[in-house]
Amino acid sequence: MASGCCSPAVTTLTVASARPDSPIDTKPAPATLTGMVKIPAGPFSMGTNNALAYPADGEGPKRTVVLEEFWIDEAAVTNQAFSEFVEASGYITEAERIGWSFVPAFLLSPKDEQHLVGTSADTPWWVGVMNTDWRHPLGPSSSIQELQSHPVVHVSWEDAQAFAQWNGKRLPTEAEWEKAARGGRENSLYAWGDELMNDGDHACNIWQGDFPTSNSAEDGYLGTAPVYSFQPNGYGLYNVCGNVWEWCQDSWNNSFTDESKVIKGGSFMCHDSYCNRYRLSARTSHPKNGFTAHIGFRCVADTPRELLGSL
Ligand SMILES: [Ca+2]
Ligand SMILES: [Ca+2]
Repeated sequence: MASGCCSPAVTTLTVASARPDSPIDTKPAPATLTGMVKIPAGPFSMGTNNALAYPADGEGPKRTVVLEEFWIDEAAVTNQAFSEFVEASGYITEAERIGWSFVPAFLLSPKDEQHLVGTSADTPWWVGVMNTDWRHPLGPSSSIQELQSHPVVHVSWEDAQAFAQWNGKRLPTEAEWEKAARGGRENSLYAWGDELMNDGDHACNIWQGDFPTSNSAEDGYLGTAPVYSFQPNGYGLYNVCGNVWEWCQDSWNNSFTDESKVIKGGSFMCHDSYCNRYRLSARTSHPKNGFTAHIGFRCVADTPRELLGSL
């Protein structure tokens, strides 16, 4: 993993699985373009030469990338959408099979402290908690009952792949994600411009206050926000910056054998003082079988002979 990120180091804790493997034989469902927007074919300027970039992450140099037309979800996949997938397919996520996941320590209910597995050595603001998964995102006593419109979390890259495949879609490449996230703003730091505040208003869900000791939640959210919060970008995408990191198709090292995948966009755990990765060009990696409380995803579809009937 890239150094200095706000994600937990998932390799520092291991708990043997006591559960059977999930059935992963997904079946195709009719795809739909509802909730998706079309990104036009053509070149765009990817990456940055800005001094705020992290050189070790490979954000630069700024370069021209040419893409075909594609469609992308306006917003990250919600708990409601993931519930429908699970109900129809019987899919069991990797976190459910392994039996624990990471929760931001400041969001853990005191009643769940008895279920602690341990703390991430490099990022102690994350704690491992038994029976934490997408249905119980903040520990076993939590639920998604009030979070139906929030992004699904504690999903691995493989889980995201399964959801996408089931829906006749796929994960975006990093280039597709960044082109869509820019919304036509090829030289901007953020989806709305170069200033973190947008005309004096918070424009995304990150961390305000002192990281990692106090989160003032001036943007309105301590944890995740509903996926349609804040203003959309120029292409109509919501929360590309902040809220949850989003899985991309690409391997971190451009290798088919690389077990780490690119994630983009930053999350509610990002703070300027520690992880200024809620910028459009920012990138980091996460093990493809890893999952946490602040990584979700959105899907793309190629233009779509098979989808035209739904337009
Ligand atoms: Ca926040
Ligand atoms: Ca995001």
